[in-house]
Amino acid sequence: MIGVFDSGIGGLTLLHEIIRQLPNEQYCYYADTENVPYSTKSEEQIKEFVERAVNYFLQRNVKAIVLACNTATNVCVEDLRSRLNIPIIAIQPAVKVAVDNDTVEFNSQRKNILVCATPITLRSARFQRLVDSLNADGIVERMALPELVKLAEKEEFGKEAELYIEQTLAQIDIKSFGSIVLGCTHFTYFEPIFYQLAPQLSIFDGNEGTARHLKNILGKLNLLAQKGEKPFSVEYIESGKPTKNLARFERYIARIEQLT
Ligand code: DGN
Repeated sequence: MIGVFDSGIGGLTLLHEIIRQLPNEQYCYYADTENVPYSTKSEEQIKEFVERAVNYFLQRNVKAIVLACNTATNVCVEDLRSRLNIPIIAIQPAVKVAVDNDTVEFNSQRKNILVCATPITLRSARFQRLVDSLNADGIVERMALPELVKLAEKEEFGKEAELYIEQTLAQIDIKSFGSIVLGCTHFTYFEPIFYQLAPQLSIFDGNEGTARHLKNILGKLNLLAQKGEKPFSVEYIESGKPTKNLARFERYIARIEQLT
């Protein structure tokens, strides 16, 4: 079994891509519904919440844990990797994909990259290290959109979200940008709105790359389920207990399927 963690329903966007790439695995998806959104919590609190989820996964004997939450990655991943002896795969904003895209699409002429994420992700040392490693400090513009997490949790994907994103994009000179990186798994649900408001930009999230990375790591460790063994299954857990609201998860999955 593979454990997939997010503060809420954002990580379902990554889970969906993982299932596409690894259709024979058993999954346990842990949403920390009691504590979402994490943007209003301290780093100490987030560490505690993630620790609870990790302990739950360890009791379930998972073979790998996926942090499908950029915020949790930035706060916890190094500590978890230093203590646990199973693979910890963590999503992070797809800035490298956007930088590589500049090379192809704009003939190496560097266009600005708008990174939308939670405030914790954008001010984290880990994110700064990522930007520095790509020599991209001069072209990365950070934009925190914490309201999108709350709107996604409320299944509000309409006018309110559109207005919020529109007002935020109005603060920048969009013509100087080549791409938008959605650096929070909750934001993928709003991809159609970003496209509608900025149709000339490429939009990236970290889901495809993270799923590929998980597949590579499990392959190297000989931990991949064999083809034809069993079709995939997903158990949905909310803050340590089986969900009582499976229909809600199914509605999100249906929405993700419309995106792709
Ligand atoms: N899905 C989380 C992320 O990718 O950062 C959102 C965290 C939150 O609860 N604010």
